[in-house]
Amino acid sequence: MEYTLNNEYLNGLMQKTIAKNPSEPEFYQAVHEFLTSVEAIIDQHPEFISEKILERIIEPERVIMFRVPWVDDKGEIQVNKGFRVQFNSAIGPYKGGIRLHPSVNLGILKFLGFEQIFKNSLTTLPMGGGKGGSDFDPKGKSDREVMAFCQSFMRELCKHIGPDTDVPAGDIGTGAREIGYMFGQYKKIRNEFTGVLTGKGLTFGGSLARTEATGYGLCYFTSCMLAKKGTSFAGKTVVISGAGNVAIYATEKAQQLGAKVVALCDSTGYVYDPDGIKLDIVKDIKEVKRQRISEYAKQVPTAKYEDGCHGIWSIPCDIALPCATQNELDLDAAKTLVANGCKVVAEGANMPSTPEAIAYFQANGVYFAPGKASNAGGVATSGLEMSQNSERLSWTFEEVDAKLKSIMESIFKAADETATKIGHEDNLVMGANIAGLLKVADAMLAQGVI
Ligand code: NDP
Ligand code: 2IT
Repeated sequence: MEYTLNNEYLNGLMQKTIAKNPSEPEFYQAVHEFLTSVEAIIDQHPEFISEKILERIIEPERVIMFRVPWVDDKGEIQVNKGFRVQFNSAIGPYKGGIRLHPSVNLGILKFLGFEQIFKNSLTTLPMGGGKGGSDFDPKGKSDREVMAFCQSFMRELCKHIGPDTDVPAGDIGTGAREIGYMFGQYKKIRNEFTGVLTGKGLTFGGSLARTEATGYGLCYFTSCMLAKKGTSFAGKTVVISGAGNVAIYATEKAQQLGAKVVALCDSTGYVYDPDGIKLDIVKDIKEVKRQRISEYAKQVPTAKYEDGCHGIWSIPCDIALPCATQNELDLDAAKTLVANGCKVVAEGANMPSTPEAIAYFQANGVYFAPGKASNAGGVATSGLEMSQNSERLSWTFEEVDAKLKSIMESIFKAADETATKIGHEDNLVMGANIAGLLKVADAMLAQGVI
């Protein structure tokens, strides 16, 4: 991929970013998409250039990298890498998830932390951008091993986070179990019971509806897109990739809104159930037993299992919701989806569509939403968890869900109206990037050169 831009200043900035941050292709991809959007407004904002707003926004405020040693069940010492990228605190404490996956490296966490700045800005809540993680793989580990890892990870991380400094949460490989172990260790070391992590268990400060929030929020956002085109989820066929937290609750809400979800996948393969996915079976396989999605086809006679996750995009659908991982939906997949009549794609994962796939969607009449807008419901509800922790109250499921829905509608409105204002109607990539940026840039300008 060539990361060039037409604007000379922005192109220079892009090339400098590549030269100064070697071997971080996912970070270049996220920065390039962002700068391409900024091209539309840069002439109206000379202060962004004179005050070096873009140079500053591309450079993380702080990157923490550390050793995570732990002892496995055989008594052997294991060593993992730990990271926290504290990207931008202009509008609030750093906020973003912790990814535990063997593929994790600094470049991936920088792309995630960078996108989180604009996503968090869009939520309307006061949260800066950050992301962390480790190359630890929770798959196949016992609960005791996961606990040993999480405690060691937090032994170092606890020096750098706090309820008013940096508030981590879940992401790939980090769910309620991991957050519980990390919270326990933070509390033990700091002797403080505070809302330092979100996605906590309901008995110790977690918010109702946080588990459901990213998937539900994705469907609330997609409903706004569908409404703009005079339609809704009712009667639509939906393909959702992934079978984790985001995919499961996107399936639940899409089904509640009257759609038929016909496929899910994990990293080994996908299941196609033309009768509609039976979600209670998926939850038992994935949330309770932590098994592979192939189990589904063994239990449900109408379902077929195929090895490999890419094939999921060959299933005909009206709406596709990629909810697994970055760059899972490439140009070939985009062509197949369009040929099969898919009209709406909204990202539940972070950056799941390649730039070529997005360009193809936009050129072929597919209404496309980028993750930083459409998956912001998770972090928005984390923000609501922080508010509840601060006031030492807990809100009902209905209250949190209603706030989540209203936030997703605000995000859609901001991205949609911004796109129209800059003369790119329905380009939600540009709308989200620019609406997210303007608020952060305003705060940075007000706070001076820091
Ligand atoms: P989970 O760990 O719960 O689930 C991840 C799912 O994606 C699993 O089915 C997993 O399959 C699959 N997956 C992960 N990595 C790969 C890969 N390299 N190739 C193919 N499939 C893969 O994570 P979440 O559901 O929480 O996260 C999914 C996406 O949503 C991520 O991009 C995350 O950043 C994003 N997101 C999450 C939010 C949250 O609140 N949790 C909020 C906003 C965005 P397998 O089990 O085989 O690994
Ligand atoms: O990518 C994301 O927005 C998340 N993983 C959720 C972050 C959060 O702080 O809830």
